[in-house]
Amino acid sequence: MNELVSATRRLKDGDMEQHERVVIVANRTPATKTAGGLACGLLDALREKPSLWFGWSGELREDDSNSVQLSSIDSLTVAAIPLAREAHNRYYNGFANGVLWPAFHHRLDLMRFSETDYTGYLEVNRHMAEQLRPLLRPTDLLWVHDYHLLPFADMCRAQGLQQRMGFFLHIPFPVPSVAQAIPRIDELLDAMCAYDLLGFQTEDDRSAFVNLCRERRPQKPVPETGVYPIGVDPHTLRKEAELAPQVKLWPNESIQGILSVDRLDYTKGLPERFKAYAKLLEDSPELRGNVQLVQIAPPSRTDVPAYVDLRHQLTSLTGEILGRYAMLDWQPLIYVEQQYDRAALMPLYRQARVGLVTPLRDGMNLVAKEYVAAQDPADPGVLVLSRFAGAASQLDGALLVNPHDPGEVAEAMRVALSMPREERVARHRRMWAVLCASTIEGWRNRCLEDLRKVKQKGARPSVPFSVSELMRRSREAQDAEVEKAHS
Ligand code: ADQ
Repeated sequence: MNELVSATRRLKDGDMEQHERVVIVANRTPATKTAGGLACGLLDALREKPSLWFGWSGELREDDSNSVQLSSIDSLTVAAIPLAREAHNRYYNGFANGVLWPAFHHRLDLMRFSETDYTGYLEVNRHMAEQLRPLLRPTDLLWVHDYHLLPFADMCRAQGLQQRMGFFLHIPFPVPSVAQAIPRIDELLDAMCAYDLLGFQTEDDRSAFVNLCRERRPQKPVPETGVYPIGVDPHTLRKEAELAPQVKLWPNESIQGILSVDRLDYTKGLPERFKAYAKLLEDSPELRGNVQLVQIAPPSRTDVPAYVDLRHQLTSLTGEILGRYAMLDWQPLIYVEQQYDRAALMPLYRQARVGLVTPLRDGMNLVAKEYVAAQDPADPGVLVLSRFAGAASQLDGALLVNPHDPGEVAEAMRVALSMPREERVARHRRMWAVLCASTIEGWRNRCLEDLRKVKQKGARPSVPFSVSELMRRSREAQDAEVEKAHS
C-alpha cells in the first residue's frame, strides 16, 4: 500500500469523518523555516483544534511524483508535498513573486511576466489540488491562503470537489488601474471567483477587488467578500515580552533605542527608512551619541534579482551612515541579517523606545501589532507607522507617517523620542484595546463562520481556461524561440 493511500485512510478513520474539519491550504507548511506572517499567524490560531494544513514541504525534487508526507503539531495534521524544482521556480519565483507580489504592492516597475512562468503557476496550483483531493472528506471546510493560490479553488472545482472554499489574501489588492496592467488578470479574476468567499485585510483592498470585478466582468456576479484584519494574541505576546531578554540591546541607559524588524523586502521601505534616520541625525546633532537604530532584516526570496539589489543598496546605505556619523564610542545603526524566532523578538520590542514600521505598502504588518503588545503599559514605547500598512486602519494611537517623505518620518521619530510618558500611556492604551478586540482567534473564527454561512458554488462542469492548452501554447513559444536563436 503506498504512503498516500495509508495516509488518507488514517485521516478518514473514526468518527471524525462526521465532523467538519478545517483544511488550510497555503504555499508553505508550518514546518518550513522562514520569517513570515502567514505561517506564524495561522499556526497560533490552529494548533488547538483538529485541522489539516496542506502545502509545500520546502523540498525540491527533480520530479514531483509520489509525495505526501504527514506529521503533526499538537492537534494539527500537516500534509506536506515536495515540488519539482523547475515547476516551483516558475510558480514561486516566476509568477507569484515576479508578477503578483510586485503588482499587488503597486510596483509595476518590478513586474517580470513570462508565459512559461504563468503556465508553471497554474500547473503547480493544479498539481496541489490533485494531491489534496484524496486527503479530503466531504464535510471539510477549505480555507486557502494568499496570492500563490489565486486559481486553487478553480483547479479543485475542475476536479469535481464540492467542499466550501474560502480564500484570504494576506497582501493588499491593487487598485483597478494598476491591476489591469497585470497580464492575464481577467483569467485570474475568473478563477478567483470560483471561491465561495474572498477575504481581505482592509476595506480598501476589498473594494479594489469588487471594483475590478465590476469593471472587467460586468455581466457576471461579484462573489461574496469580507474584511478580516488579521490579529495577534496580545496576552501571550505580552507574557513572552516580559521574559528576560537574550540580549540587552541598549545597556547604556542614556541611549534611546529605535527598533525595526522586517523580512528583507522592497515593500518594507528599508532604504527610505535609513534615509529618514540619516536625516534625523543630520538635522538633530544633539541626538548623536544618544540614539541608536537597530534593524533586524533576514534576507528572503534570495533567488529573485530585486531582492539581491535591495540587499546591496542597504549594505551601502549602512556603510554611509556609519562612515558619516559613527564615533569611537557610539554606533548610530546596527543592521542584523540574523533570523530570530518570535519569542526571542518580543523582549527586544519591549526595550525599544520607538518601534519604527514604515512599509511602502503592506497587507497588515504584524510587527506593528507585536510591538504594541510587547510594551510595558506603565512606560510604553511609541509606534511610528506607515499610513500604507493595513495596520494603520486600526492602530490609531500610532504616529502615522508617509514613508516616502524622509522629513516627515524623521520628525515623527523626534516627536516619539521626546513624547511625555502620559501621552505614551494614553496612546498605548487605545492600541492595546484594539489588539484585544481583534485577535488572531477572532480573525479565524470570523473568517470561518462567514464561510459556513455563504451560499456554496460547488463543482463546475468545465474550467474557464484550460491549463493544458496554455501549456501547449507555452511549449510552442519556447520552440519558436529556440528555432529563432538557431536560424
Ligand atoms: P509578511 O510580509 O511576512 O506577511 P508581517 O506582517 O510583518 O510581514 O509578518 C511578519 C511576521 O514574521 C511577524 O510575526 C514577525 O514577527 C515575523 N518576522 C518579520 N520579520 C522578522 C525578522 N526579521 N525576524 C524574525 N521574525 C520576523 C504577510 C503580509 C503582511 C501580513 C502578514 C499576515 O505581507 O502584510 O500582515 O502576511 O497576514
